Amino acid sequence: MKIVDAKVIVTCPGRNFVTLRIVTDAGVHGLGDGTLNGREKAVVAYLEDHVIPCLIGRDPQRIEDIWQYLYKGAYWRRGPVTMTAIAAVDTALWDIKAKLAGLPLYQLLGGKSRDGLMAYSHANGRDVAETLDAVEAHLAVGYRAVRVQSGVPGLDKVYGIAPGGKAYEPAQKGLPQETIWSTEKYLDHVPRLFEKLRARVGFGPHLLHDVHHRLTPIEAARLGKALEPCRLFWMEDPTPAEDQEGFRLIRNHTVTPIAVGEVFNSVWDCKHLIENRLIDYIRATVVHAGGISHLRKIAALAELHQVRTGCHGATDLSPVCMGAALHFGIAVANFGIQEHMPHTAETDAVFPHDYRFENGFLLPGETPGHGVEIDEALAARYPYDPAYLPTARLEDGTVWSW
Ligand code: EZ4
Ligand code: CO
Repeated sequence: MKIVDAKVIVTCPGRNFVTLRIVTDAGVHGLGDGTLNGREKAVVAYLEDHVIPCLIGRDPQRIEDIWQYLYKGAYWRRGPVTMTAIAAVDTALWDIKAKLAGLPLYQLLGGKSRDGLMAYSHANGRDVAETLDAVEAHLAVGYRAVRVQSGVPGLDKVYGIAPGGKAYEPAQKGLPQETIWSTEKYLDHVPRLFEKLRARVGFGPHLLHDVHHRLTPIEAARLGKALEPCRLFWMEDPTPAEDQEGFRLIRNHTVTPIAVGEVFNSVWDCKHLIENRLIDYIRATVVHAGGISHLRKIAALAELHQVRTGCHGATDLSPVCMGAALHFGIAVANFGIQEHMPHTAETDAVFPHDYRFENGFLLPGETPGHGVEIDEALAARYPYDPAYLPTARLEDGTVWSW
């Protein structure tokens, strides 16, 4: 069997997505997500100029061999662009293998380890009152776990909050926006928010929070300690993870569980944190961490250390990634939770899929493959529209982590 064609499809049904379609001479094709938010065109060029010419003529059934060839054969290893491109190929090849077998992908990964994937949604509000209402609305539609972000008094634009109560979307059209950050204002606000939240909703629902890389280790330790009475499911990205030993300091001070890794792209990013038991959940997902093949290795290392998965699932991960992540998550032994930020109706129409949300759980479908397709004619009606994540500065003008 041979790969006879491969094509990159870029579409913007509300936000930009990059999709790789691999076609075989067996009449079967596969899809992989290659979206890297704000750096989409770098992955497109990597795939079109450097990867696709090497794929034509190869046997699509040799998934691991092609993965190793693309990783080791480039000489320049790792990095978000490379690993996203490899992930697109790998996901498409798993889709093809499952279609050839006539099985939903999870069957090839060992079958179901659970009945469904507990999902967490995003509840946001410009102030405490609006945030409390948003959390209740999410619980009312069945979520058992909710990530809570709120506007901070004195700060104009805050991560996770949409202006005017609209659905939150991290990337904005045009060049990157600048936002102002104050650690002091944030640290004053968040513990009070969660106290009020627990008083309103009790301790039944799981509550999560994303610090989004803003704190130093000692500040994160203080936040984790302050939040202990509110028993969070996790505190995400408390400090930039390049400083991996910084997590030991946080760990020494608090039992608030820690989730890290949505920006990680290989097992080497995860190794120290996992082996030293500095985190509880690993957030790497299919599209940015080398596809199904590599994510399985990350999860296997995590399993040895009782670290569970918490795959990234924001809107910049296309339905193709979500479909693949759900097949992975239902099969893997150490699944923890799955992020769920529903796509727009336009995106769902461009990417017909058979996964679904029911009673707080996400469920992959039974269609052979990962169960997500692309309507190319519809996709062509939404051309690429540059959009970027914002940037952050402290109140004195110093560049900070967004
Ligand atoms: O900012 O996906 O936990 N979710 C997040 C996301 C990220 C975006 C970056 O592209 O942190 O909202
Ligand atoms: Co995050």
